[in-house]
Amino acid sequence: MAEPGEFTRRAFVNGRLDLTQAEAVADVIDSASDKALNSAISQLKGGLSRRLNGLHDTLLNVQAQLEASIDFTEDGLTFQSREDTQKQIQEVETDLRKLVHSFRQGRIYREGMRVTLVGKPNVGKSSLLNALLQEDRAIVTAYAGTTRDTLEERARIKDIHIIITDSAGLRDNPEIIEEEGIERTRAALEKSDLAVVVFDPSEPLDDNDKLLMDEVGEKPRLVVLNKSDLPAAWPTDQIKTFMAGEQPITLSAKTLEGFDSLTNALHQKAIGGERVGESLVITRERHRDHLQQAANALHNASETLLSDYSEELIAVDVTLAMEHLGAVLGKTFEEDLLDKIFGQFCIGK
Ligand SMILES: Nc1nc2c(ncn2[C@@H]2O[C@H](COP(=O)(O)OP(=O)(O)OP(=O)(O)O)[C@@H](O)[C@H]2O)c(=O)[nH]1
Ligand SMILES: [Mg+2]
Repeated sequence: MAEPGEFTRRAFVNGRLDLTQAEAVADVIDSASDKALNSAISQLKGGLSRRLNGLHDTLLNVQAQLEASIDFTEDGLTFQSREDTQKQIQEVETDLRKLVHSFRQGRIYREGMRVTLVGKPNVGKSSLLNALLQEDRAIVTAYAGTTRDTLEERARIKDIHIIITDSAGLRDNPEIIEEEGIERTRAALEKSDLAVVVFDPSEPLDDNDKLLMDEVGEKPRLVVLNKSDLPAAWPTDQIKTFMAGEQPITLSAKTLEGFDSLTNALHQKAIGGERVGESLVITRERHRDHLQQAANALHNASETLLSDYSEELIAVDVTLAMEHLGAVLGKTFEEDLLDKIFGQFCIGK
């Protein structure tokens, strides 16, 4: 009987695929959306490998230069200047940081975007969840404090999956059960990629709306003004003093007027604008961690170059960076890691 991922593992061990390509086989099988599938296929075809191998080669060159100047320093030979070496190292570091940065996008393609609906009690968060799911999933009542626990559901907007959490309304002086709910809201917010911050313009703004802004902090957000079917109790552009630079989306969870603007905005946030959508993204935490460490090592190498330390010291960091790139590509690996990666495959494959 074949083990999980056995055939892909053999292909890797025999050098037919590198590790990023082997991982992409699993990603193609698991892909839950077109975006995820496309990025997995591009990785399988060697998109990420080529990019990383290119960077690895540049570092190998740098390393050769450094070694040469260590060995032949007495012979009056001239090598690449420290400035040029530093420039090369910095370019690789910049490229790596871009890849590290793309992980947010890659994870959204692979796993979906985590969205938390937040707002003070009764603004219509649960109604919005139901509208997004197109079913009456969450309990909706006119009583403020209806939702006590967080509720997580999956929905799909075009080619993107979103994982939506409805949460307990945030307010000062809640009842005890509600307080526990608010803690969970905070935890959900912390984990999410995006906060959908909901206001109800048909009721006066109060301290709880302000409190909300502190809770959301620096999190990426969409601002929603719900209940547009009711007369507004305050001028809605006042919201801009709360949230600098945000263009609020006005809609009604009841009549669904303006609702398309919300789904479009969610989709835009998920694909991160077309520009990011087109380029190479990394989708695994394993890759992110190694690339981050490689970039950090190169950062140290640049710093060392700026001061007058010897080439040997710089070479140590450049080697470390190459090792991390090699680990992503599977140039060096441990059996445990392979067990972990291939264990996630289905039987055979
Ligand atoms: N007129 C109108 N009423 C709405 C709209 N959205 C929600 N409501 C009503 O507002 C009340 C509260 O809605 P919920 O969705 O339960 O609000 P919530 O934010 O989840 O409230 P909590 O769970 O208590 O925090 C209910 O009576 C809804 O029917 C809307 O767009 N228009
Ligand atoms: Mg609710």
